[in-house]
Amino acid sequence: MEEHDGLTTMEGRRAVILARARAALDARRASPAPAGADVLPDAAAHFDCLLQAVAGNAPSLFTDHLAWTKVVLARRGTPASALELSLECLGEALAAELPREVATRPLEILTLGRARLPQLADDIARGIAEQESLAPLARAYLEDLLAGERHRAARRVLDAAESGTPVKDLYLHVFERCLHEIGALWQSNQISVAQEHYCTAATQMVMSQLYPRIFTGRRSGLRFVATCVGGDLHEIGVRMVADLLEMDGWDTYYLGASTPTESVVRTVAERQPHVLGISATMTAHLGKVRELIAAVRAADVPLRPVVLVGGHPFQIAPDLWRSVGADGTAASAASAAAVARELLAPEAA
Ligand code: B12
Repeated sequence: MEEHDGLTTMEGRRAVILARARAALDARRASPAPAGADVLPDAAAHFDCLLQAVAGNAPSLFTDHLAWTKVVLARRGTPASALELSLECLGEALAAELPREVATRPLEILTLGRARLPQLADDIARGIAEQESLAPLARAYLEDLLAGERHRAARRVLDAAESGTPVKDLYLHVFERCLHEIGALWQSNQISVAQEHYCTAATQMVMSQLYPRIFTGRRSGLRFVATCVGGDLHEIGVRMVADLLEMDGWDTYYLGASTPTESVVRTVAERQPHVLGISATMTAHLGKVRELIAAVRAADVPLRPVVLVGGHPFQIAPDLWRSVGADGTAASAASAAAVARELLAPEAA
């Protein structure tokens, strides 16, 4: 059977596989699921990441999901044995509901992940180390935000910009670093969703205040459209990419979070970007990345854009960009402009 057909079958059987896995789990669980467990990663999350690990031939995507899940559960009092049981039930449901030749690869990746489970940590490292660039400013900024002092946090960053700290460094070493730290604090159950929302909104506000320093300088004539795929709400990473390209002289058109495929295709036809930047933070959204790239490639547009992808899954599986049909990736906004220019004119870069 063709690999593509296998994936379609796996995706099409999602509902029955999950129903079977959940029923098996309910029957075997020693005690009922605790209150609030319905927001924690479950069979659906495991299935969606497994599907993408199969589609991208990237088992590391599934192991990464398990590493993250183990911490989330452990820090909320759920033992690793519950995760192990949930994976066992999912494996049985996959074996029962899929034709054998389709089940083989997901079961291999699932087995690999289960074997790694005991070695995966219960917690993640936190804290901004002294030797990191701009560590004192990043720590103070984070402390201000966690204390609910967004004006003080903003003042610190604007003062630093005033004293000559480049916007690029503020983006990468203060905002990005602090947002990753905020994610780690949420993951390990040390801050609430509300605190995370506050810190994120405040950071977007401070970024906007830096815009007079971004929209200046000579233009290169190069155009860049930046978007998150449908369903993905993490918009700051690709906004940073767009802003740093803007500072590099590009004319950027930033669409923000969760943009539907057909809307991005229309934008590409209208704005004729040299490069289209697509962001996905959640592994489960990689199917949308494939769908969007295929739609852009198939569209009748006057200028075919180079497609650059980025976000967490592309860092975990460095070759994944090929399998989604992109032209390249950059691990960070720091390198995105150079990679984009190189893809446009390899000899000139
Ligand atoms: C803020 C935030 C949110 C906000 C986003 C709001 C917004 N307006 O953007 C909200 C509350 C909506 C949110 C929701 C969720 N989130 Co969230 N979120 C975060 C957080 C704390 C910060 C994200 C961010 O802005 N990072 C800063 C940017 C600058 O970094 P970056 O995204 O890595 O981007 C850089 C590179 O990846 C790269 N890059 C990114 N895109 C692109 C594109 C191109 C073309 C290129 C070249 C490069 C590139 O360049 C960027 C700049 O250098 C992260 C923590 C983290 N580690 O990032 C969690 C995090 C991403 N979220 C997480 C989760 C689990 C969720 C939810 C599932 C929670 C839930 N139960 O509802 C939902 C899913 C929502 C969805 N459907 O997308 C997890 C993901 C875990 C995982 N590995 O699967 C994280 C890692 C938190 C954690 N540690 O547990 N989240």
